[in-house]
Amino acid sequence: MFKKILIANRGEIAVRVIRACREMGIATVAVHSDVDRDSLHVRLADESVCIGPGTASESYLSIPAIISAAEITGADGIHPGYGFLSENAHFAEVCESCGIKFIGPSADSLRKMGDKVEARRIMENYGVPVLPGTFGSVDINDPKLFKTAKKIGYPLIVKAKAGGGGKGMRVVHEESLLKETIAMAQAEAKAAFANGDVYMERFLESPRHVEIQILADAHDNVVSFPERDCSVQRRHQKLLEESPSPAIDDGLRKKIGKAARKAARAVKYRTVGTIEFLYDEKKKDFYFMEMNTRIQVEHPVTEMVTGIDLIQAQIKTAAGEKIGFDTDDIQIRGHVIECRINAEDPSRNFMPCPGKITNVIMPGGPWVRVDTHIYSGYTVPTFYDSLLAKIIVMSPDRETAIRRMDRALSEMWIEGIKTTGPFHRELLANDVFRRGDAHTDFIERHMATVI
Ligand code: MV4
Repeated sequence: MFKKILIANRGEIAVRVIRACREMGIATVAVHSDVDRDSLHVRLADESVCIGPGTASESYLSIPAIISAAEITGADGIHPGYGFLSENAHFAEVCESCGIKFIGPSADSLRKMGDKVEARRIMENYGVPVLPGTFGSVDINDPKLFKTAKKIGYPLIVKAKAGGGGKGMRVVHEESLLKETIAMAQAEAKAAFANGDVYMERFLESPRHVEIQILADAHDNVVSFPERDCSVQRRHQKLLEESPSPAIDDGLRKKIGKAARKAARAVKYRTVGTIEFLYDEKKKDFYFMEMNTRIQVEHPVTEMVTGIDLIQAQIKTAAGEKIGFDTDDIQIRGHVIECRINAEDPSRNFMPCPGKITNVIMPGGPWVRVDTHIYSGYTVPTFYDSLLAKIIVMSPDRETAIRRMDRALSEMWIEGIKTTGPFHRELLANDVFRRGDAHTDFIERHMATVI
């Protein structure tokens, strides 16, 4: 087992990882930028190292700064959290070459899943369902281009090979717009990822986003967890996640779990990861979308619904331990909902609202979990994402979970900056959401009036 872990991250996830380490008897090193000197993760860790200025590229994304901090403090493992360097294959290799364990999958897994066309190809070869589409990059001058597109069928979607999370995506509704849309997607992809390669896929009009948490060890064991439904998003930013999905029954849960385990095995996956699927509710079909090769923001939803500590499991499997339980041992203990509270103003197009928090009261009481790094007097810096807190509730069923979440949000008081808290309460009151009918276009279609 690790003796000392450096957490190459900040905010609530750094706090979450430090908590897991403390419970396991592992010493922790926080790294922080200039502007994060007074952050909670710095206070909670056993040691801390300043690694640079506020700009992420000079601190949380600086491989030399982070590796130096690990060497100076004698850390034997690095936990990358999410975002920043968490899916950077080169970083994983540098860690290993310095004799420091990267707490995550292999560089090879990171590379394969980071290339979305390669991921599609691997899944197709392993029998994981994918949407009709190309298994290589699109050549705009290919004489067979229109024939290929016609075979896929319209509407189709053009996606960046290096993309993910919605950047560089364009929908094509008719043949006459195919070439110009591909050109636009290529230009966008080149600007965003320094790689203009794109691929095509059949476009699903109003799917659900359903994802499966995976845990794998170094002894060929792979387990899958009950699904999270993350359909409630705005511009690819998740606002609320829940488990189980209101749209999935036991039969489908078994099938989708099996497909997810297959996907993990296809790249010899290790530690924790998530397979994202698009779910077509009318056809009752699901399709591989992409794999997230990191711990995700919404992991507490799965922890609460199953009672399994995923961060501890991630650390244990990275250290070479066996998982010690099987997919069939995992139970759904109730219904869990998570709301992501951001420092944003919904009435101003969700504009980020950094600044000083003059007073905070967080919810509590039975079956309420709060993962946050904020406190009274904390200043939200301008440099990073706007996630302030995750409020997670569990209840025996979905309806009482919605009531419990509204109760929790009614207790929450954040003074000094605007947050998405009031918007989340409107969302919980929406009939479409309450019926369990929210698809990926829910916010645009049904919440436009309250924004
Ligand atoms: C799709 C799709 C429909 N059909 N692919 C958005 C994020 C990126 N990972 C892929 N995304 C989508 N891919 C096909 N073939 C619809 C989306 C999509 C979406 C997916 C999940 C959650 C919210 C979404 C919002 C808009 C579009």
